[in-house]
Amino acid sequence: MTRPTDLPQWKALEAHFDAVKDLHMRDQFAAEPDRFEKYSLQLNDILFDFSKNRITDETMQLLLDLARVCDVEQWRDRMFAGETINHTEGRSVLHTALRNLSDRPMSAAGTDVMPEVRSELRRVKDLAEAVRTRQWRGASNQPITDVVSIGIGGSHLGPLMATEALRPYAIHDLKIHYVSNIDENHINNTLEVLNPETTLFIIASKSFTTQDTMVNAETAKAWLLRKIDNEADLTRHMVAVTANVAAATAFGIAPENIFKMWDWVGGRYSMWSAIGLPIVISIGSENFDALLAGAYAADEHFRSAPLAQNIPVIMAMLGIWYNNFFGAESIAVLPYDQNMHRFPAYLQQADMESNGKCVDRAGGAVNYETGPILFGEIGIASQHAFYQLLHQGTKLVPADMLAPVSNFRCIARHHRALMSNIFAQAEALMRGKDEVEARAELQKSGMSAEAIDKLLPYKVFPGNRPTNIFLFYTLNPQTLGSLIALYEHKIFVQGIIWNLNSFDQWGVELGKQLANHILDELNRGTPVDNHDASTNGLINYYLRMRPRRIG
Ligand code: G6Q
Repeated sequence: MTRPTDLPQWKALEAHFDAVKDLHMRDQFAAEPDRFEKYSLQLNDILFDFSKNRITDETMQLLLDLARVCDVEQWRDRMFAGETINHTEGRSVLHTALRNLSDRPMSAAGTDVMPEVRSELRRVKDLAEAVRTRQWRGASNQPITDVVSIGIGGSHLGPLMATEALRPYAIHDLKIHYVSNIDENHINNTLEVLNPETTLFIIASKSFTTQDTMVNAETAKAWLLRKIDNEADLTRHMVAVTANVAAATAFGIAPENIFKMWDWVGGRYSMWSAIGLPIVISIGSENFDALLAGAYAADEHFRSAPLAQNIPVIMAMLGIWYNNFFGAESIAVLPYDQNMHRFPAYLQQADMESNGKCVDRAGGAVNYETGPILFGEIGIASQHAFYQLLHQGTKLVPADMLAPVSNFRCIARHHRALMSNIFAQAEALMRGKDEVEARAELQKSGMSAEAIDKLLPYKVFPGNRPTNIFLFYTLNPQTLGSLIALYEHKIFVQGIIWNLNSFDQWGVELGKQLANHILDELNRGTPVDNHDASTNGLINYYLRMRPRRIG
């Protein structure tokens, strides 16, 4: 199989990079007044402006040639057709079936999954509505006031991100809490203010073997049993979402309280499944349907838009341009919306777990860069923190900035100031500030010529730092669904270009095995000598220092 770097289209991009790498976007904008119209696209209420990128028409042409020759469209169709494209785990990749609002069947291994998807969604909504309308009662016949979702990674980040993002749509008299960390502080801090009689736990684990989740679930069960005498009554306080029904049953979850997942949904792509139960409880069935509809709209766009107008394809190819030709090692995701504060963390897993790989689909080591380091935070807060490096650091950090044109409870004074920041930052990152501008600014402040000469180098900003801007009307469920799905498909396209399987995660599995092995040793409590000197030293130090009362 030809490596992407050996393709003539890749070589053409290398040659083109040498020709355009010194172009400054400031000059490009001056020469092309229609750059915004030319390099922006719209999907429903989402505007995607990619004009502040270090691209020319030829760059886009060459990047799309690369996408074409790497068979992006064919791979996309194979994914939607349910082919076993996750070849290392022998699985289809069908998270798109979870939001397939059409009548089209979608098959995994020859079986249409849609009937099961719909019936499971119905069950999820029924439970959610029963909790929301106070019909679901705890063991002492009280309604539920608090839902605690116990899960980690893909069984946690999506629901957490979405319930935070959609706070304005949340039901008021119900609180949703999340416990992911095996560190007892997490569950202790959460449970200390809750009442077992009015708490419902969701144990969310596809495998139902993940140590963190299982230990927290046991603690939750013990906490419930302090107040609830009869173990049979736990059915009123514990439900599970899993692909491992046998393990959930063995744990004591009643069969009618087990919601199914399938092996063709990867954890980090699973918030559309029953893993999204906390979201449905929080925002209700109709809003969850809108979230699915938003994702479906993005799926349809990805399936049908020509490559040159296909938002996830463009997002992906711009990422390839910086990652593989400019040598950029990271990307920043910067929402200008407080409720999106977990969006970067969510994307960090989606992207880095999918494309953080160094072996290609043929089992060979790659000789090119793959997935970037994705980081991010709320844009406004980051301006007062790490934007310094974005503006004047030695590294090129392409950034995505996202903002709503309006807010649910919009206060014009706040919102206008917020928007002025995103526009100003993106402009400054693009334009920079040259010596002439910096000098004029200092002269205006009345500084002496000598002082100006000393300070000037520090006041110059190189600019030419790329940003993509996503503006959407308001962060409603539909828009959030679309945004997430656009990113999912971007990640997919990049995986195809890099010839990776984006849907396995052996690195995560390794962590799970290692910890279990060392846990056995900690439980035994006798000194160890079977690791390297450092690991032996640390384990033995811990065993010596561990206070006896913890055990
Ligand atoms: C996601 C990963 C990983 C997984 C967690 C939790 O794609 O596989 O983050 O979701 O390790 O796994 P369980 O859901 O099996 O507990």
